[in-house]
Amino acid sequence: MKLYGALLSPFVRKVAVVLEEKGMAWELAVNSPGSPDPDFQKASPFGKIPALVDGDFTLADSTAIAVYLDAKQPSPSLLPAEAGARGKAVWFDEYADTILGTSGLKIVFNRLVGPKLLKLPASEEVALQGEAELPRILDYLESIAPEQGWLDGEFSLGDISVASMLKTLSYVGHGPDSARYPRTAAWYGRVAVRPSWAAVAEMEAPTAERLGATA
Ligand SMILES: N[C@@H](CCC(=O)N[C@@H](CS)C(=O)NCC(=O)O)C(=O)O
Repeated sequence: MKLYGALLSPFVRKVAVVLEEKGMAWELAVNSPGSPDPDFQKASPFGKIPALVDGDFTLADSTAIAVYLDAKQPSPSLLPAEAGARGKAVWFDEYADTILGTSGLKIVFNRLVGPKLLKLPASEEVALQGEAELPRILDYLESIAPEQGWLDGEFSLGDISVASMLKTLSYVGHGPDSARYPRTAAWYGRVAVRPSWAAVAEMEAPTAERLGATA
């Protein structure tokens, strides 16, 4: 299986960790958004990363890919069977991608990806706006982070998605702060010691170092 993208992206890392959790064979095709590579364009009609190629099958969008992989290889399941737990897993995935991500990526794009990686103009005003939005969003996570175990009972896609977004935010100084958000930081620590997470972190480390980004 080929995963197009770059592991600094929270969405690409999410899929990489899912693949590792499931023990599936995969390779990373390092690729930026909008790449002219025709195979990538076919897999990602709007040029976003990640995209997956599995034989003749192609799919874009991290959540769509995670759902596909969970159906293709049901064990270990990352989408719980019980109705409430499954709903919560999707909620946390959505929270990560469109609530935490919408605000947090304003900082990431304007202080890291834009200026350092893509050499694009950046807006400090937008980064500051993202920073102003984060406390309310992170306060929510702290209010529901469990003292033990996982966000929705069993380890799920929700844990992977939220932790992945936090890891990308840690590159711009907004990772889990154990002084202000102790429950979040402890939960994140439990995700980070999983072999799947550690394997992907090791693959990602050289790029992060090259950019001077530390998690
Ligand atoms: N909902 C998509 C979001 C993917 C996404 O926005 N990826 C970013 C990189 S982190 C991207 O490709 N941005 C380029 C663009 O929006 O054109 C997913 O979950 O995969």
